[in-house]
Amino acid sequence: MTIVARAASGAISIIRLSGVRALELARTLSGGGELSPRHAHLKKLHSKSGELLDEALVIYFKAPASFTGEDVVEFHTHGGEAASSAIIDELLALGARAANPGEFSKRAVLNGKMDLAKAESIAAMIEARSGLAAKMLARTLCGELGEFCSSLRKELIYILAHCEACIDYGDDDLPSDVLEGILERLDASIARLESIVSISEQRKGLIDGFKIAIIGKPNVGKSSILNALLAYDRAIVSNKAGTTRDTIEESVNFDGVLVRFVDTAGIRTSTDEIEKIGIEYSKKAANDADIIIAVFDASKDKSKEDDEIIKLLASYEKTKILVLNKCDLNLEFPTNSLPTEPIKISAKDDITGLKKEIKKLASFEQSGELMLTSNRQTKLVKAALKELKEAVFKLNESELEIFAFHINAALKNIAAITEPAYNSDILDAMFGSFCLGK
Ligand SMILES: Nc1nc2c(ncn2[C@@H]2O[C@H](COP(=O)(O)OP(=O)(O)OP(=O)(O)O)[C@@H](O)[C@H]2O)c(=O)[nH]1
Ligand SMILES: [Mg+2]
Repeated sequence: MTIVARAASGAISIIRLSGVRALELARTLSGGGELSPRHAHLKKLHSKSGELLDEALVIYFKAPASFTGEDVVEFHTHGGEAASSAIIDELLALGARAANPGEFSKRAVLNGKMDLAKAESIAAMIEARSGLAAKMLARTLCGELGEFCSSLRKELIYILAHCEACIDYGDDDLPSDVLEGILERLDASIARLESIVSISEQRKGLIDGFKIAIIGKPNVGKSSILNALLAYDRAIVSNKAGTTRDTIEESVNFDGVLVRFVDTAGIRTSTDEIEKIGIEYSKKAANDADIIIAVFDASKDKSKEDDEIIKLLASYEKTKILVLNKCDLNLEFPTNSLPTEPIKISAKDDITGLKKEIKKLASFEQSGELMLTSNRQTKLVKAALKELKEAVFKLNESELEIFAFHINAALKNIAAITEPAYNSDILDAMFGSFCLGK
């Protein structure tokens, strides 16, 4: 079936047509002249009834040298949804079908034009909200993840082949260093996969934006810190404890990375109903955050409320930054009573130390390591890791057949990262989240 959708709309709209009838429909619409592949033809487009619809650049990509691997025609029309809608309507009347979201990419994957990981990067690229995220995705788009998966598969197949040989030889004839060699190679693969998973989880925020919650007891300067981080007065600041009642969220582009800061109501035992709700929101914000900034007041001795914050912090297994604020005043707070060394700042004068730490912890600097860009990929890598660890266990027990079974299972998981599972439900669910025309 030949499908059609608008792929872009602005000063110029791009309409994409893909399928066996693409060339025929395009020629009908553009008056029947020749359309040589990969040439831009300036054509007048007419409706069946002879009405002039638009003048457009028409480019024909002959199968299989096209985005989808099928015959594709692109119409670059004069902008505006209305104008391009008339052309799409005409193509529909001629027998094309409106494409579903992601259907072009799905066809590209099914026709072997790109692997699944690449298709996912395309979807994420559209959503990417920072320059650094786009750079990371471009690496997957260029096939880096696909290359890694295929080298890992080669490695696992090599290990399997050696294992089969060992099974055939039987225990007695085994060269003693063969199993050790396998183990060493397997350990290296496991270490690499673990590093990819941990870096991907740490840097997940690069794609969706990092969420950083600022928590602490009332009046320690949380809202002042938010304002200093945003470089404008977003939240109300006052010396009255309990000023912030509701969570305040604001996004900033922090050195090319999207960061969402959440200022929260000071946490304390309160009888005030509204404040109590606010405090619940504060705890929820901390729970939802990728990173927690816990603030303490340098100019005051440690209180019970600070102890509560320290206790609360210990219950979260996530990246935490301890901050001692108001360091422009006399130091009264016993810093050695905190679980880790705090960063000393003054929201009034200087928060450089905090900014530096945020950049460091969020791994803003590009590292050479690959990054997984979807939950689907992460799930598959984790499943493969589980199988590989199971395999090591079995190898140590010299259960070679079960070892081979786990290596095979790991291989299947790794393959599924880039190869479409021929299960249309999974594919539809995945590509359904794409936007039209992709
Ligand atoms: N000297 C000094 N005062 C500060 C600093 N940071 C904040 N303050 C003052 O501390 C008081 C409380 O600041 P806020 O930012 O409202 O504190 P908060 O933690 O948001 O308070 P709640 O919203 O009530 O939980 C205000 O009077 C600020 O001007 C600082 O670094 N130095
Ligand atoms: Mg506040």
